[in-house]
Amino acid sequence: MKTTRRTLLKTAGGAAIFAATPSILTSSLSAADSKRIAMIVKNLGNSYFDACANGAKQAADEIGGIEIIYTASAKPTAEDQIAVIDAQIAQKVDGIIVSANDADALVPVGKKAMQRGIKVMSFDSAIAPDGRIVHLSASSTPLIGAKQVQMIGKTLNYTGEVAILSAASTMTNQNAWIEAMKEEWKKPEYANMPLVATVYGDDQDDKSYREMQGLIKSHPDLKGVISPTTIGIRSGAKAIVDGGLVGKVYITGLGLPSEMKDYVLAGACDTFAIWNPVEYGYASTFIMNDILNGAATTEGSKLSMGKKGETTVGPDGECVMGEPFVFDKSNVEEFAKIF
Ligand code: RAM
Repeated sequence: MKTTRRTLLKTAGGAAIFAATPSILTSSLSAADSKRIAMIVKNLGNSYFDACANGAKQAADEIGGIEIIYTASAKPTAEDQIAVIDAQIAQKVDGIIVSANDADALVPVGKKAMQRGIKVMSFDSAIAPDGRIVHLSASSTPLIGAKQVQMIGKTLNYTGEVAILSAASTMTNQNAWIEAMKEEWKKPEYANMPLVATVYGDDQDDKSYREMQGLIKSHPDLKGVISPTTIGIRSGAKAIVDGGLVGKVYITGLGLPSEMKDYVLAGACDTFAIWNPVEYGYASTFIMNDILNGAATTEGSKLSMGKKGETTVGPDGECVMGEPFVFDKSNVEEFAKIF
């Protein structure tokens, strides 16, 4: 799953706009007849989601007649996110694309939006099927989970205690990836690499940092940490560097090259993975556009992801975008310039 810079640039297409990360983005068309799509993410201040929003803006420009409203609450909680969704329902937007802080808690507000004629889909972190039309996963859940266990296995030569530093305990995507990790962990090659703890940093830097310090303190033989969140992995890597633990404890997981570069070069992280978040927001917006135009969303239907091709709707409205990329010290600096 390694990629070359050329491949990623070809498919990324969002390098030029990536630099801009405003919290609210609208296309140049703001006429009353343009369609308004609210992209509501877990919380504000996360560069991963800023990159997704830039991709959404790129898709809106390409399609034309679409306005993107990029918004979220300050904290990644279901309660705060429901209030943000309610506000967009009141604004009578045409479509809502959500990364859910809680799969089930968001079902009633998703249903409410749909009863009012608003099309609802999730991306990144799913709303349960009753509360949305489709969900776009970045990649196959088993693949994302297995990859992270494989990466730390290789780094540790399959020996030593490993813990998981996740986001919030309610978040659909991290919980699904952790389940997939546990499946991979059953394989014999991990017999000497036990999972000793799972902790939650709530996608907040300070809490993630403290949880990482807590893991190190309560597990003196800890050798590795998997953090399936861009906030967790960067905070955990910082705790390794700050604690003088480079070479003793390694972190892997899902990170942004721009945020992980220094930690990879410092030796706190050997490899990590992620998909292109710019492309993810781009593909999600194309799918929403198809839905707004009346495309079928039953199992087996095809939905456009723009230049990224098509995705096929699976059971429960699940769609998949592509494959994650792996980064290490050989390519992290190149990609840090992009996302
Ligand atoms: C964080 C968020 C997001 C997740 C990435 C990998 O930015 O938790 O939902 O997909 O990490």
